[in-house]
Amino acid sequence: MSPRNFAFREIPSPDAGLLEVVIAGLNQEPKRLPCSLLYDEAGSRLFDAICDTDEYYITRTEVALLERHGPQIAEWIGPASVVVELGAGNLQKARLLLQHFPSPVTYVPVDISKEHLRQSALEFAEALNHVKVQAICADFHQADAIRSVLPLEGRRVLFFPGSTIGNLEPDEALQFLRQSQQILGNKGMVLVGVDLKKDASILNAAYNDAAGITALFETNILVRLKRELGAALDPQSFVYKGFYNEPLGRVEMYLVSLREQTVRIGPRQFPFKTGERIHLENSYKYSVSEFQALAAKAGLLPLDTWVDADRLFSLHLLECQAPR
Ligand code: AVI
Repeated sequence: MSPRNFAFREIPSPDAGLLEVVIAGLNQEPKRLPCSLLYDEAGSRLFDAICDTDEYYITRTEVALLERHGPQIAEWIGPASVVVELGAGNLQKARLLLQHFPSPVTYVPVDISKEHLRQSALEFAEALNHVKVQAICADFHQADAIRSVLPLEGRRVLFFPGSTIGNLEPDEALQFLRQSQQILGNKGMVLVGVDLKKDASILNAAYNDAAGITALFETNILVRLKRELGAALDPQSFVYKGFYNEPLGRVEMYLVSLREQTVRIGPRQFPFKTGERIHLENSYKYSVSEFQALAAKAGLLPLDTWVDADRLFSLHLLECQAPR
C-alpha cells in the first residue's frame, strides 16, 4: 500500500513517437539522436552507476555542497514551499535538501522514466514522511502541463541539480530558464547545479571512466532501438567516444561506427561509413560569472552561490525578478 503522503500521475507526451524521433535524427547530417532517449529503465540505472564512479566527480561534489549548505538553502527558501525537480532521477539530492525543510512542504519530482520514478518517489515518501510527494511522469519540457497540476499555495522552487542544464545548448538553457518562470510565478526561486569549466584532463576522465560504464550507458541507446523498434543493427559495431572541446566549453559524446554498414529500422535504411558518428550529447561547462550572466538574461538574479574548495561545481540559488 502507498504511504498517505504519496501521489503519482502521468502526463502523456504530445511529442512524436520514438520511431519518428529516431528517423528524423538519423536523417540529419551529421547524424544525431536526442540525449533524452538515453534514459530508458536500463539507461537510468546505468546513469546512476556513472554517478558512483571515481572519475565522475559531479554527483559527489554536488551532494557535498547540498549536505553542507542545505540548512542555509532551507532558510533562504522559507516554510510552505513547493519544490519541483525536473529530470529527478533517483531523488537522492532532493532527499538531502528537503530533510532541512520545515513542514508543510510539497515535493514534485518530474521524470520520464516511469517505474524508476515511481520506485524512487515511494522510497522518498517513506523516508521523509513530513514531505508531501506528488510525483509526475512527464518530459520536463512540458512546462504548461506541469504547472497546471501543481498545488496553488506556497512559494514555488525549481530544483534542477546534476548540471542537466549543461545538456542544453546555451540558447536552449536561456529559453528553459525563461520558461521555468511560468512554472514558478510570484516570488519563485530556482536552485540549479552547474558544472564548472576546468582542466581538460579531469573532464576527459569523468566522461571516460575506466570501468566503461559511460560507454555502456551511451551504447544502450542502440540496444533500446533494437528492442523497441526492431532495428537491424549490431550495438558492438559502434564504440563510444567522449572528449572535452575546450574552445566550445563542452564535452561532446558520440557513437562511432567501426565499419561501413547499413542500419535498418523498418523500411528505412541508414548507411554509415567507417568512423562516421552519431552525436548523442553535449555537456556544457560554465564559469560562475558566465552562468550568472545567462540567468540574468533570463530574468533570474543570484541570491547566493556555493562552490566547492576545488572549484569543480557550483550551486546557484536564483530569484525571479518581480514583474515590471
Ligand atoms: C545528465 N547529465 C548532466 C550528464 C552529464 O554529465 O552531462 C549526462 C552524462 N552523460 C555521460 N555521462 C554523464
